[in-house]
Amino acid sequence: MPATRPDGRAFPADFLWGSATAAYQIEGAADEGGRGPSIWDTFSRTPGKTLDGDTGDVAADHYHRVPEDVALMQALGLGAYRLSVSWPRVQPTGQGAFNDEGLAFYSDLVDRLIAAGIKPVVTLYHWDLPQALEDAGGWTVRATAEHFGRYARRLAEVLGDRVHLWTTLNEPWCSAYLGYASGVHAPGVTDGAAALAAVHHLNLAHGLAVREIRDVLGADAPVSITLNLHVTRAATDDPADLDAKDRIDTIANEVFLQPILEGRYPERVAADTASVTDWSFVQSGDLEIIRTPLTQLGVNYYSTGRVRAGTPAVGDGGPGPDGHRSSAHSPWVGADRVEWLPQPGPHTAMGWNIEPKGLVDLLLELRDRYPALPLVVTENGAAFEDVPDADGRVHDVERIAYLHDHVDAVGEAIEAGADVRGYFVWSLMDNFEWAYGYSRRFGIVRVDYATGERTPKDSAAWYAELVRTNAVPPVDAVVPALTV
Ligand code: IFM
Repeated sequence: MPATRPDGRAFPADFLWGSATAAYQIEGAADEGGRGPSIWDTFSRTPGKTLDGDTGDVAADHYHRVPEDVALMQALGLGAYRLSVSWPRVQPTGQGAFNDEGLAFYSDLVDRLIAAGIKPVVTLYHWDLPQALEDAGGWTVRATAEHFGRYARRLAEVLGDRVHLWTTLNEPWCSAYLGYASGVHAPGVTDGAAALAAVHHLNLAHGLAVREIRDVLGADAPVSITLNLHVTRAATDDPADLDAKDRIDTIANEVFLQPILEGRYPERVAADTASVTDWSFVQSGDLEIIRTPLTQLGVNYYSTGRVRAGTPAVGDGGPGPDGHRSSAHSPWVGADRVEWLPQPGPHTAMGWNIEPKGLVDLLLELRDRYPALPLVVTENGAAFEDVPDADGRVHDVERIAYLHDHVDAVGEAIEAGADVRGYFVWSLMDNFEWAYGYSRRFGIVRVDYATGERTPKDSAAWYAELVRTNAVPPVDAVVPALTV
């Protein structure tokens, strides 16, 4: 375990403590309430695509347990809750008619949160594209971005100013590269050119959505995007290794950061990917739309990576060298000569190394590059092999240590001048971890998938203490188990 500080670093008075989830990972009710099929329904129901063939059909059954789950959040003392809207639940085919029952579900959830004193932070796209749109080309075609703009507009009309912060997309890196290059996520395509077209159309969808939300709710409407920026280190100072790191930074981070915040694509990306695509899908005026100013930038952080110039190893059957499920196809389009090195431990159950300093480095780099843009850590957390005791309680000391050290890292970055406004633990409860199905548990609340029963883990009590005191409790803080 990494060393922990004995003292509790304090946070700014208005700092927002929250937890995060995503629709497909917790809702279940896949065929209820007028919901249409999404790419994750199709993918997870295809044999071999997820561990043990798990699907999100039932998940944590949140759709039927909203009052209980909001009560849980209230018991935690959360200031905010980051949820995502299932596009096919509110617009079954992704274009045309909206589904009133789906819209009412989210409207009711938002009302309940507000009544419980919890600020709703709403993500419009956390990977569950309506299948009908995928059948028409998915993120590889421009029309999907245009449909997304119209969907965002309708949500802004329905949820309006009850939303504390809008987030257009969650981790477009995953949607583009895991969905269309390595194929370990839905829709399971393995085509580098398709992935780069998806990058651009996701960026465009983001920009169109920002404009639509502001058109409905006014110029001050709070809008963000959440990026999973990769913190990658070069193995040595050798120019070839430094170039390998630059190549990864470009394809992983800069193809989102630069268009969204600076209105251009990174200079080297065209040359790096010349054998794959000519980028002719970028049309005149697109970058203007994409760089529409944001209120905050959401940052998801879990671990770091290390690269050198070399030949990548993929297809070994275990977690991929970059921490994602292994595939014969690399997600790193244009980085054929980059080798990922194993990171020293400790590791989480995902095989991801634990390095809180990476979060400090990331937040400080963003502070330096975009000093006027407030940041929010929209996801951070860890999967471990939780073993309930005889009473069904989980004494998850490793998760507490992970959260302690990462929250402390956020405090360190704030003290060094990063304008970080909030932190959302991933996740409120155990859920469907995509290609890993239910085999990986990230929740601070345990879910018994056979009964749906929720049991707060020790980390939930620790997190509630953090929220209550607004300062980092010691890892061994004696706090009463959280009951609801
Ligand atoms: O579960 C995911 C989430 O959906 C997106 N960010 C990373 C989490 C852990 O893998």
